[in-house]
Amino acid sequence: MKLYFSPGACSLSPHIVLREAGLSFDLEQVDLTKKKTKSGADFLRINPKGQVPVLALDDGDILTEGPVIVQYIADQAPAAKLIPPAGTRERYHLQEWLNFLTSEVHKSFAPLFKPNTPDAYKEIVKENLAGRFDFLNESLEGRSYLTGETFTVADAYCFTLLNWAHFAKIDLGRWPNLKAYVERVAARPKVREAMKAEGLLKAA
Ligand SMILES: N[C@@H](CCC(=O)N[C@@H](CS)C(=O)NCC(=O)O)C(=O)O
Repeated sequence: MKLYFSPGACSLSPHIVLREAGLSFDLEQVDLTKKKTKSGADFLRINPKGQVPVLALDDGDILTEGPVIVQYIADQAPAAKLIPPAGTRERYHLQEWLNFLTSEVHKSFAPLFKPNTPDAYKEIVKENLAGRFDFLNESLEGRSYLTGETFTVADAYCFTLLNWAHFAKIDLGRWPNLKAYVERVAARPKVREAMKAEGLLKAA
């Protein structure tokens, strides 16, 4: 398998899941502005949507869309228990989280990183995100991870998105459970490995 990624982007989520699952994989960085991969390939021929993450499978198939990719990876390593088995009620609840994160949090961040977004609109976006963070903060009351005491693919995704708060100048200190959650996930050895591999943490 090969994961196409851009440092710190939403592709960090499947990158974390690959490491937590203990699977072997290759990484290839993508320049999202030039749509070129590190080895010089035209990224638009790999994913015509021009977006990371992309998981290239060994049989030549290509999977896109982060919430789908993390489910595929976790299903390849059931012993790692990163996702409840398909068909169970718990799996649907996990998918509820993935869908919430992708539609209500991930895409809400996007205008904050675009240079042409008017400042007044950025403030509205931040207010909307604050409402989502209130919900996440309440959901994490008395639990270590989104679904309880077990780290799942939803946490890999949620952590990746919350990591952007810093770059969007949003202080997570306003949401104590969220702040503690980010620190908890960041301390996981496989998460640290992924972040180091993407150049987001200095090597120890
Ligand atoms: N719907 C896609 C969105 C992926 C996405 O937004 N990727 C961003 C990085 S976080 C990207 O590649 N942006 C470059 C672009 O859209 O040109 C998913 O959930 O995987």
